[in-house]
Amino acid sequence: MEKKWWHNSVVYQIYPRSFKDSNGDGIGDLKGITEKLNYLKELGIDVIWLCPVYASPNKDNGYDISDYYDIMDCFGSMADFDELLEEAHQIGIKIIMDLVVNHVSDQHKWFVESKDNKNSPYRDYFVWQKGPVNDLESTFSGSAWEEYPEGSNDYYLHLFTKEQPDLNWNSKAMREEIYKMMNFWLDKGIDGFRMDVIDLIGKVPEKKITENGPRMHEFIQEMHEKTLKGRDVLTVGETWGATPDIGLEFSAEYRKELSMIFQFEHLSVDQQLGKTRWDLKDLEYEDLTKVLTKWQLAFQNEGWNSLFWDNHDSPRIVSRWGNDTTYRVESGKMFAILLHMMKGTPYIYQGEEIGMTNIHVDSIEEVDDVQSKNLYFDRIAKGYSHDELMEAINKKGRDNARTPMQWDESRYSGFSVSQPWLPVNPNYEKINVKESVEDKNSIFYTYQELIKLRKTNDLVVYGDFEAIETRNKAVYCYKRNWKNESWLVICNLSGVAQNTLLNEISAEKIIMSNYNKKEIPNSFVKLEPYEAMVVKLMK
Ligand code: TEU
Ligand code: CA
Repeated sequence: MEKKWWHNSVVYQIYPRSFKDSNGDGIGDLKGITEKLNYLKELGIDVIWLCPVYASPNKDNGYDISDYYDIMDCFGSMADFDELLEEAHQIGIKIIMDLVVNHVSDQHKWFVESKDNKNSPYRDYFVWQKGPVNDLESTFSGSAWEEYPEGSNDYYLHLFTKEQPDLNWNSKAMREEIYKMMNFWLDKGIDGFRMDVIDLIGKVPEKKITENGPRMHEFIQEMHEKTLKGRDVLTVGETWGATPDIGLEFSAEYRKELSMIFQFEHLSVDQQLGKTRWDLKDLEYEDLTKVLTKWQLAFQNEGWNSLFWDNHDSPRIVSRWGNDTTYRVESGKMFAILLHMMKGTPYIYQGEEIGMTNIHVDSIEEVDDVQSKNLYFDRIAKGYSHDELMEAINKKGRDNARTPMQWDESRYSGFSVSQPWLPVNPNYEKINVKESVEDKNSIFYTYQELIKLRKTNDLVVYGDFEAIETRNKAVYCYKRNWKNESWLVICNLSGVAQNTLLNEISAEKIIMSNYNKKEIPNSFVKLEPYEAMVVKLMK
């Protein structure tokens, strides 16, 4: 496999609205990110993935773009962006932008023209159909079709909110506009793209095909040819519908598509609403671990994995499958070790490195996220109970990850000097960056160490992955083998002590332990709650 810079990189995801507010309006902004670059440098990350900062009416917090060539007012200006990019580059941090091209905002000039003028060249940029339309549903509840104007029997497609009309990728003119825009940003010097719901662009709505449509790979290859080719960039496609085979098609080098994808199979094991199996123990652990193993083995020789637990759409991992009270630190470190020792490019979502937790809400009025709100009102009308919907929102709602970054113990957690757009998690006085950096035993230093290990050991980057049988479902264990070196990773996924018997382990030394263990384990391993260990094996 040809070496790439993004093979040994660690990416840090920033949700700008909640990262750092520099001007006291309660909303995070670009200057705020520039102010905090040194913190990211100290953590050791190589790349920032910046969630959308383009002009947007914010029906879906920037995932509804009204102008791809402009910066959202509340985030700052293009000059602020250029300054951020330059300062980041100066200290060796790259920046990838969010590319949202499955849909635009209904305020985008293309859609404004398209909706009011059937003869406009922009009409074909969107997916218009005569009624009656089929029962295709929006990811954000309700029909994916909206009639416009009312009574006209003309409908446009929106796989997300009705203010996010879907682009028609069958339009060559539309595709050329997208490539032009991508080249504008690439020419500016950005280091790649995270591609929002990119596996939807081949949709065939009349056949109710959304993910993995027939022309999807054709479009991605064309995009590669017209924008990415010859540029040494990182591209990661968000693909909820990917299987390992599809992942290979996207990421194998000879395909000339993307560097890697985000697959979601591991985060979908507790998916359905109404299912009460939220906890990992109720999922019997192997629901998760067999998925992790499957994706590791799939890209052993070709293709590349991305590794992540958290993002702006998902609950916080310590709250979701760890323990965010008694064992917050231990479970936070265990999930970090489990993930960062695997093969692929790890992504850290802001606040994950200090073990930020989910937030609790009692009523729908406290919720900001459009997905949670639409779901609530849609399901209440269908007879679901308030309690069960609030439970689902507290467990899986997107606000959990979107509360302001907790920088210190001051009012509004050092995020802002005034009331933030979304409340700060009340635990900020205990859980914050300042406290984490002062405490040598914090989760922060586990992440820092994991990043260092990746930088200094090819084994972590390129070593083969080998799953190891533990005879105990709560214990996940794998080996990484590189040249004549092997490391063993042992993780207790549960909140109770576990024993496990491992074949033929003769360890040479402990590389990492979230319990600061010094004693080298033998084949009979006793593990504390959420204990994780990395050991180097004897040759
Ligand atoms: O997410 C894609 C997506 O399908 C999610 O909405 C997902 O179903 C849900 O969040 C899981 O809880 C991407 C972006 O990451 C998301 O923030 C956007 O809202 C969405 O696309 C539309 O652009
Ligand atoms: Ca601000």
